[in-house]
Amino acid sequence: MLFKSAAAILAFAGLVAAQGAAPELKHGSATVVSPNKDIEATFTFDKVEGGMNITVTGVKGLSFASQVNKTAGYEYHVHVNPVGPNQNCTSTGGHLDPANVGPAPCNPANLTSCQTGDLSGKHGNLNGTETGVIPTFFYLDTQLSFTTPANGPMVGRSVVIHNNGARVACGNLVVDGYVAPPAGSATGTGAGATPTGTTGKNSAAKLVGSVALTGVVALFMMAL
Ligand SMILES: *[C@@H]1O[C@H](CO)[C@@H](O)[C@H](O)[C@H]1NC(C)=O
Ligand SMILES: *[C@@H]1O[C@H](CO)[C@@H](O)[C@H](O)[C@H]1NC(C)=O
Ligand SMILES: *[C@@H]1O[C@H](CO)[C@@H](O)[C@H](O)[C@H]1NC(C)=O
Ligand SMILES: *[C@@H]1O[C@H](CO)[C@@H](O)[C@H](O)[C@H]1NC(C)=O
Ligand SMILES: *[C@@H]1O[C@H](CO)[C@@H](O)[C@H](O)[C@H]1NC(C)=O
Ligand SMILES: [Cu+2]
Repeated sequence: MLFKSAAAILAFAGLVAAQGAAPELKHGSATVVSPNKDIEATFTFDKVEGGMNITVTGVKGLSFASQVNKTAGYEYHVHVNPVGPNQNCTSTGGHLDPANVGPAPCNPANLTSCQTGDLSGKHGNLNGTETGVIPTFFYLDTQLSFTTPANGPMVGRSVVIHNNGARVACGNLVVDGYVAPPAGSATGTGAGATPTGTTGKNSAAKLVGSVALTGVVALFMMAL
């Protein structure tokens, strides 16, 4: 009897530990492609001291030849909604703008004038090249955050590349370790915050967890 209740307590403690706090959100990425896959680029977002370290890798297809406007380059932004069916970039909605700055031009020397999601406004357009390939580069963005403000998190967002305004490529932003709040919870992440990635797996884990918890409680009561 003593052994049984000790085992039950151990099992219970283990379960509590397993159900501990959700992991901190510190890494995300978006693989951006055009519908015909001619254009590709990967944006990775790493939480660092002072903001978000954004790395742009694997860029291809951004050639001078494919530019609608030969001098404009390619604008790119974090948009509020995910990509629609059939790689529909229109479904991504507008720019991530938790501070409600609006679409006025962004002055990189005065970030108050910039929408949080306006990455090219703040850091420069992607420039076309002869081959369409752009070497890897990275920079620090001081506004983007995985967790604040309330409607600012990057979960459920997307990254869109434009040329002269036209949306030429897009991809969903996937945030590692994100756990969706319970349905109906008041702590949602705002418009367009469609849960992505590991959500299904986590709900399944929670269900298994509560079934296991019920079992352990029953065992514990039997042991008493
Ligand atoms: C940002 O990422 C790049 C590689 O993508 C890395 O070389 C650099 O050290 C990172 N910067 C910080 C501050 O972590
Ligand atoms: C092309 O882009 C440049 C730079 O953004 C702009 O000044 C120019 O007006 C654009 N031309 C057309 C035809 O849209
Ligand atoms: C793309 O999405 C937009 C907005 O969600 C919608 O109006 C449009 O019909 C869609 N286009 C296609 C080709 O499905
Ligand atoms: C920075 O931009 C904001 C918003 O557009 C504007 O109100 C403010 O006057 C600007 N500050 C400076 C120093 O230009
Ligand atoms: C693209 O060119 C513009 C103008 O020369 C420059 O300011 C910007 O930094 C360049 N973009 C990148 C990502 O290097
Ligand atoms: Cu955009």
